[in-house]
Amino acid sequence: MSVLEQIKENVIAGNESNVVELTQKALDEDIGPEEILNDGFIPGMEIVGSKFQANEIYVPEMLISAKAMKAGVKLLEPFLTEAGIEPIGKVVIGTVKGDLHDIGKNLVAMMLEGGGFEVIDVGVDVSPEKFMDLVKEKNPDILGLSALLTTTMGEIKNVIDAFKENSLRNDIKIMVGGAPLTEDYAKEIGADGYSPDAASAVDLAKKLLGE
Ligand code: B1M
Repeated sequence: MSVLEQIKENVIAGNESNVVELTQKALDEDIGPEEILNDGFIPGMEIVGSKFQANEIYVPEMLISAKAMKAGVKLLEPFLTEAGIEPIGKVVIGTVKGDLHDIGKNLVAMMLEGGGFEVIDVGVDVSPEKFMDLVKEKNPDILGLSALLTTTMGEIKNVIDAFKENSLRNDIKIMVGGAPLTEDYAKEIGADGYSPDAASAVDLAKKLLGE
């Protein structure tokens, strides 16, 4: 079994120490961090998701897998983020109110940093009011909104509406993402852009800044 397959299996099993050890091994073997993400961690979490859906595992197991993945991803961070480069733009990013999923958002944040952006990650369960306060305070070029639940994707619209109602919408580009979202939905609610994954989020952010 390749080291990437082993990472995937250990993410599924939720074996944090093995995931960390194998991630280090993959890096030592000169496997690129994006390959480790795309062929190790993400397919592992996808299987965890299908098992959860099929009632083969429950929330605690899902959480353990997520924790194992996070610990491994931490090792990739320095490789995905290039230090000492003048940022090409500033992004405030967070997961919307009522939603605690942050793995995908964290990956997007990391990839944006790797792509040359200054990223202010404001965490999960963030209300429209808090997003507005943060934007006023930090003055970013882009606001990134993530939602993973069909029950919270409507919160993205609430944030955009709150920006409109408070005359803040024209000052900022808003990009959105997360598993239940689509390009069409993003257009419908008035976002400036949607991206299906972390890699294309970087291209989108650059496009929004006219790069
Ligand atoms: Co939850 N969960 N979860 N969960 N969870 C899902 C999302 C679910 C699809 C599982 C399932 O049923 N198969 C389901 C949602 C169903 C639905 O709404 N249609 C679900 C559910 C139901 C729930 C709970 C309600 C379960 C319960 O309590 N009964 C509960 C809700 C809690 C809450 O948020 N209020 C819950 C809880 C949890 C945990 C806490 C246990 C844990 C989260 C841990 C954490 O994030 N710290 C968890 C997990 C891990 C998952 C799954 C298994 C994995 C999500 C993930 O991290 N994927 C997930 C099933 C699945 O997706 N297979 C599931 C990997 C990640 C890399 O992908 O997040 O899609 P993703 O991010 C991608 C893209 O979407 C995109 O780029 C990322 C990287 O490529 N992207 C952006 C994301 N944000 C973006 C922003 C952008 C651009 C792109 O611009 C700003």
